[in-house]
Parts: sequence; structure tokens; C-alpha cells
Amino acid sequence: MKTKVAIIGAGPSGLLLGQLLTRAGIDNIIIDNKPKEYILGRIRAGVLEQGAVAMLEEAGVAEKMRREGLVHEGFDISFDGQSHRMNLEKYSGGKTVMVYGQTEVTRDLMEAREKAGAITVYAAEKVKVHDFDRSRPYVTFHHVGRDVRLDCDFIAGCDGFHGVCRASVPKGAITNYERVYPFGWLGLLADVPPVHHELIYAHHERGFALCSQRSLTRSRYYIQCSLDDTVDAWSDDLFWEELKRRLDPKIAARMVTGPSIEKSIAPLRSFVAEPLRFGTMFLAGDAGHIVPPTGAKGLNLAASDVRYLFDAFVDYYKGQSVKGIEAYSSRALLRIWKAERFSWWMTNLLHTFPDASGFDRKMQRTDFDYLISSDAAQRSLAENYVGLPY
Ligand code: RFL
Ligand code: PHB
Repeated sequence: MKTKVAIIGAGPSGLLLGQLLTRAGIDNIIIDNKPKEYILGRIRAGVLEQGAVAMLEEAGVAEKMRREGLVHEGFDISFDGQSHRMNLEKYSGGKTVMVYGQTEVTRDLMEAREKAGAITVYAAEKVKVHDFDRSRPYVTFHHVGRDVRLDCDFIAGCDGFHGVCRASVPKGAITNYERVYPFGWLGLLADVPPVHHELIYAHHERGFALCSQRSLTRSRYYIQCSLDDTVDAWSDDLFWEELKRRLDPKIAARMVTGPSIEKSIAPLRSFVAEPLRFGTMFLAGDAGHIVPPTGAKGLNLAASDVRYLFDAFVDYYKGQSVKGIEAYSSRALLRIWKAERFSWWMTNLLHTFPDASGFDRKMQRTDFDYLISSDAAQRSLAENYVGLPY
């Protein structure tokens, strides 16, 4: 097999890049090591910045999102039961965010790709990337009983945090920056109406909680949990009880509970790999960086990486220029580090750290008091939450 761009990973980064390339007439093949149904079963992000929304428009997959997505102009932060609304629209010069699930984004992109007739190989085994330090890289994998070799001009490593692309880079050629947080998030999805029309991020001494949503009839809730926790240890009843305990009692009293459709635990991590280009291979999305989900930035960063990478490929194939390719890593990293900073700050502001000293707790409380008393601080939060420019 032969293509121009071999994309490893059919998550949002790989599918979005593939869709944009296909529309631009640039040949690409996507290879994922999981079946399609498994990918669609993952419940993850829910908040899209305007930049990400614009890219989905450009990819021609925005119709359902425009119809079913919920536009939010703000959200609440509640600190030990005291609530304050962050007015995103007012403090960001009229910008908003779109609440629309990653599962739906993924499904919309998969459907558009199928319609366009572009090739995606699901459930590929033993995926390996070769010779990306040269001008003729290739990918090998095993699929339905056959060994396949895919020759290409470039490899786009869109294979997430545990993927094969970053892991194939020689140790001396890459630097990893990492912080692992001493807790995780336990998430629950249920067909119950959201407790509030906007998101609520809550700090409580028992731990962080988040009230999010997927539609007017489907809610997504999270609570901070211990890294030793297991999903089985949390019955639905225990989850609802603990969630309510961490919210403003007036909000908790309105909470409609119901059976979970999905429950999962995610550890929290900040991670950046530098650089993001290795000869003819590029890392994009979670393959190159991870943010703790508190700032709602992971999927949005995947979209901005794809912006820079797609533009670089267009420059190369249509403009005969390597400038975009050479600038990709530094351009993407500049934006990534800013989102890392914001996600780290939101995480520190809102979680309960098991080893926090009395001084640390006073600082955290003061961070909140300053935020709600300062227009400048709220403007900064709003500017980051709606998304910094590409
Ligand atoms: P993905 O989605 O992990 O997709 C990678 C794909 O690569 C495949 N793969 C391989 N394929 C071939 N060979 C291999 N060896 C492979 N290894 C892996 C995988 O099967 C998979 O299909 O990465 P991508 O595309 O970069 O997308 C990143 C986003 O998924 C991620 O950043 C977000 O989900 C993060 N995130 C959030 N981001 C937001 O912008 N807003 C949010 O509100 C938000 N909330 C969240 C989140 C992530 C969470 N978790 C579970 C970590 C909430 C949570 C709880
Ligand atoms: C979600 O809806 O899954 C969600 C929303 C906001 C976040 C993280 C996750 O910050």
C-alpha cells in the first residue's frame, strides 16, 4: 500500500486531520489498533472552543453539532459551597464555548470519512513505524491474517498517550516533562436532566466535583477520587451521595439521579514531549501532550495541533514549501504550554491535595477570593477557557 500521509490513530486528532487532508485532495490512510465500536464507546471530553468548532466546520462535519450542541456563555465555580458565575462572554469579548461530546465529534468524523471513501483500518495489530529519520518512512501492521506494509511521505502520530509513535523515538532525541497528580476523576454518565443549565466546577474539602452535560436529558458528572479507587467500589448510589455532598446544598437538592450508562476512572497528568517532529514523523494531540481535564483543553489542543499540521502539509503539497513542516513543533508547543499552564492552575485551584499544608490551603482559598473580586483575574480565566488564539 502507498499513501502521502499515514495517520496512526482514529481518535479526534487523526480523524480531523484525515478529513481536512481528504477535502484538500491529499491522500491519507488512518490505522488504529482498536475496533471502531471500542473507540466510540470511550466517554471523554465535552467542551469545544470556538477554534475547534471552526475546524469542524472547515472539515464539513459541523451540521449535527450546530443542531444539537449547547452554546454556553459562562460556568459556575463553587468553593466550599460559595458559588460565583464566571461570565465567559462578558470577559472574553463575546466568545462562548460549545458543549458537544467527543463521542459525537468522533462519530461525525467517522461518518464523513466513510462517505468520502477514505480508508481507515481498524483493529490493526502490531502497528510499527519505520525509517522516520529518512525521507521515505513506512508503517507495518497485521490485519485480518495479512502482514501489510504502507509506504508514505509522512507519518502523523495521532495515537494518544499510550501510542506507538512517541514510544518509537530514540530516548536521546526526546525530552518529556511530566507532573502526575495524587488523585483521579471518577466520571458517571446518566440519562437525567443536568442539575444546572451551565457547568459547575466545585471545590470541597472532600474533593473536587464537576457537573457537566451532553444534552438537556443527559448529564456527565465527575468527582475527585483516590488513585487506589476502582469503579466497582463505587455503586451509583455512593457516587450520587458523594457528588451531592460536595455541591452547594441548594444545587444538590435539585439533583435528579438515575442509573449510570457509563462509569470510569481517569488519572490526572500534565505531560509534554519536546520536540513534536522527528524527521518525517509528527506527534499531534495526546500522543505529544496530556493536560488534566480541569481546564477542558485536551481535545481543543488536539484541534490546534491539527490546524498547524494540516497547514504544514498544504504548504508542502500545494505550495512546495517546507516552512510549515519546519515550524510545526515550535508553533504547536507555544500554544500547548499555555494550555498546560491554565489546566495546571485550574487543577491546583479546585482540587483537594492530600499533602497540602495549612499555608497551601490558605493560598488556594486566596486564589479563589482574588479571582471573584478581580475583573482582571476573571478576564484572564475567560480568555484561557474560551481558548487562546491559534
Ligand atoms: P485519543 O482520543 O486517545 O486517540 C488515539 C487513538 O489512537 C489509537 N491507538 C493506536 N492506533 C494504532 N496503533 C497503536 N499502537 C495505537 N495506540 C493507540 C487509539 O485506539 C485511539 O483511537 O487521542 P487524540 O485523538 O489525540 O484526542 C485527544 C482527546 O481524546 C483528549 O485530549 C481529550 O479526551 C481530553 N479530555 C478533554 N478535552 C477537552 O478538550 N475538553 C474536555 O472537556 C475534556 N474532558 C478529557 C476530558 C479526557 C478525559 N479522560 C478520560 C482522560 C475528560 C476526561 C475524563
Ligand atoms: C465533560 O463534559 O466531560 C467535561 C467538561 C469540562 C471539563 C472536563 C470534562 O473541564
